[in-house]
Amino acid sequence: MEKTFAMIKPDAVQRGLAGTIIARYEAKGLRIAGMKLMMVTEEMARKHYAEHVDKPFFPGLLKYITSGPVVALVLEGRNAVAEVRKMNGATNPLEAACGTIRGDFAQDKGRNAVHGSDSVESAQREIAIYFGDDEVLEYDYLPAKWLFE
Ligand code: IDP
Ligand code: MG
Repeated sequence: MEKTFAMIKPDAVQRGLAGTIIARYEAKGLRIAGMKLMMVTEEMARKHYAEHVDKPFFPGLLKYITSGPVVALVLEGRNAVAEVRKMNGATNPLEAACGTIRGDFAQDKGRNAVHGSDSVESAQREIAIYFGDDEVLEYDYLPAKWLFE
């Protein structure tokens, strides 16, 4: 089944929202295939956000994402990439719909609580930055038969 990479960013961890956000992904029926609390190094951040390194906001993004622990997640499910993007909401929390994580829990583009991969290719690339092969687990996920026809 499709895998995506998600991250609970330092602002959300510091604000005690990690459990609440993980609960949303779980309640949707996404299987947690990998999860860890970790610091993002500058090297990881530069790889992850390679497409943004020349943008004016990059120095601020680098400082933010390396400023405290994050929860890195590999989530698996049907259309997991698109589902997580939809659940996360628009990049700018001001434009994110109510009911989305950014719409409900954030106020500033530079403190937008969560990350989700934007394609299956990005997901594979990002998972490889944050997880070793032995940290992404396959196991029998019992709800599957109740989630999918
Ligand atoms: P995404 O996270 O919704 O895919 P991107 O445009 O790929 O959004 O930007 C990556 C991250 O960079 C955003 O989630 C946000 O943390 C940060 N970012 C993007 N644009 C801005 C900005 O204009 N000011 C501050 N931070 C920004
Ligand atoms: Mg992006």
